Amino acid sequence: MKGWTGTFLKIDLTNNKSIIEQYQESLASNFLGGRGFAAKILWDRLKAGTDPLSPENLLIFATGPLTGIGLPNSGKLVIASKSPLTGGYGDGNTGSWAALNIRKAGYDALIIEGKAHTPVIIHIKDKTCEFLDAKDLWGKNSFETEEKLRKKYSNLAGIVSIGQAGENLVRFATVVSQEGRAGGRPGMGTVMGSKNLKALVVEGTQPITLAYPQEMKQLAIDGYKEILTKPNYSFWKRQGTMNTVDWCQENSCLPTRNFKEGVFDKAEDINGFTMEKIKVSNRGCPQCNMTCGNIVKDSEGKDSELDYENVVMLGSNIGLGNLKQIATLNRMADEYGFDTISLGSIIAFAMESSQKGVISEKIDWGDFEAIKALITDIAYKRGLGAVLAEGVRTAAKTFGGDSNNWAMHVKGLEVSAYDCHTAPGMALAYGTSSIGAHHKDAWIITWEIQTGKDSYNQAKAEYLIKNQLIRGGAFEAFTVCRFPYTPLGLQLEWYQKYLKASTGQDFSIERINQISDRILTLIRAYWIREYGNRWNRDLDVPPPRWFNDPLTEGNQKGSKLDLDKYQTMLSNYYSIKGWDENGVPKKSTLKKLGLQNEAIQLEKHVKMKE
Ligand code: PTT
Ligand code: SF4
Repeated sequence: MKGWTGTFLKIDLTNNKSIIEQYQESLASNFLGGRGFAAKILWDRLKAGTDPLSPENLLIFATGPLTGIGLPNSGKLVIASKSPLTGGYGDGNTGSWAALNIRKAGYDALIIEGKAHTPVIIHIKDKTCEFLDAKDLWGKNSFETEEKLRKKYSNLAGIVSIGQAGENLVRFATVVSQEGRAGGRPGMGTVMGSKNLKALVVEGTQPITLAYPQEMKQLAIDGYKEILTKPNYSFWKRQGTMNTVDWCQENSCLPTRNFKEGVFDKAEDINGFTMEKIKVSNRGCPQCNMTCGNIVKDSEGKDSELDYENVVMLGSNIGLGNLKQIATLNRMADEYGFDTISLGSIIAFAMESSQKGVISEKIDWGDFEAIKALITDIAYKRGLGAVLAEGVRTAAKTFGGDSNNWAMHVKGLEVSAYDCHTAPGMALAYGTSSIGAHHKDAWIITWEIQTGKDSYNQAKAEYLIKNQLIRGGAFEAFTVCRFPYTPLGLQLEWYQKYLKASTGQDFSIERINQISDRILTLIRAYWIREYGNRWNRDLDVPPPRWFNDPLTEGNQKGSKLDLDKYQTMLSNYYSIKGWDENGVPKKSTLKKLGLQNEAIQLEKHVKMKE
């Protein structure tokens, strides 16, 4: 096989063993890599109904045929597992030297199972895999952990670790790398903690066999140059994703005070231009020439890496309009190893619950000191923090009353940073995303606002599906960063050329789309298998707030979504996908995608249409 190593490393933490596995070529051609490998491995190897925090759960670090081969933005890694936050498929796509090193050590994926008896570090160097005592690192935050390990191993070693949030099984803990890349929103760090795995260190020294290495070298040089020619390149380097704050404010979709409003009176204080005034440098993933991590000095004079989502969810969404203070909260999140989106959402949920008298604790919007204390309580699961550590869906059940009306999640994953009172298509993107309410699979809000935000028509569902195939399917399977493609505009043809040079195979757009559809449909089947008779179409409906509580501020005052129209759009979406009225793929759809065996298995868990 060219382009893939054809090899997985299976690691058993319970018995301190590792086994090198050769996988079948058909797996690569049908599922490509990254998210495709992860979904298929979880489907095939994880028993239905497995407790995500049990030793049996699998933690997968997966790469694709474009990862780590000198191409622009190819230092990315999919981290996947059955999610302890949602109970369904979970993953994240993070930048890390670990991505390159896994490939150079000779593997396309690491599959970790079992649970170490005491805290450990896994150290992989090419064909060796050792299990090292991590007792002295347990209890340390992710920055301290990486710093200690960095001193011991080479500067180019791939290191990922968890902070206290992962150790203490906070359900939205992430896996952290390079002081600020954090991946696996739906609790991938939690799964790592449940396995007593503090960190993973990977060192690879082998070349990756490519079909056309000379062509690849030239393509990489050309690709980097092409990125530099994109018209918005220099502004991107200045602000990265932070330029989104102003756009969202102008279009009333800036999450504000628990998604109650879409505009924030202090938006200017937290936007990209304010960030530029305190910015000290750029940081990013390996092999990237458009690094988007904005490093600023926080309120304590420490470095913190800001992106749009972090700033908004820990800023306007919790009523805080001081960027340096937001940067401090963001740094705390990276150190403890929380997902900033879920963290901002659960704090906002607690604030609104406090305001409405559903809980007795007093937590005011924007109260910086109270928020800092609450974040620490969540990390150590103390008092109210213990309830919030379970995520917003479970916290709403615990708080009771009508708190579910302001619990902002889909399928248990907290909504990422786009308010959808005025954006039904983006709401559908959240409703149908393959990990719960995250924008990674589709981001159609700018298109939607330009082309007609009020419509719920079939064209919107069609556009969304196309977007999901590229973002949620193709880029997650190539396993490279999608930012050169969108928003910078590096055409898809580049990736087709990269794939040819890597694997020697032709990848037409139709072939890429079919692989993506296969992956996303298998993930859908996975959710249904795990939810069993709890599965129903309401799980694809976004939070009640967007349908019930109209905006009361800004130029879209009075806007809210229409539930009947949303349901019609959802039915259209299902019908284009070949799914039934409950969102269950039909047998014929699975068969068409080569998933006939999966159809037979799925039928044991749910009624299926022909
Ligand atoms: C991603 C999610 C995002 S999406 C952001 S900001 W974004 C938040 N970042 C967090 C953070 O930082 N620290 C923290 N403790 N929690 C955080 N949670 C949030 O996590 C990320 C970039 C970004 S920045 C985006 S959009 C793009 N996402 C990609 C993707 O999903 N696929 C892909 N092929 N390429 C992508 N490129 C971009 O990568 P998750 P990262 Mg993160 C401080 O991982 O789980 O997918 O959640 O991975 O290395 O930080 O890169 O405006
Ligand atoms: Fe990483 Fe940003 Fe570069 Fe993408 S653009 S590879 S997220 S630094």
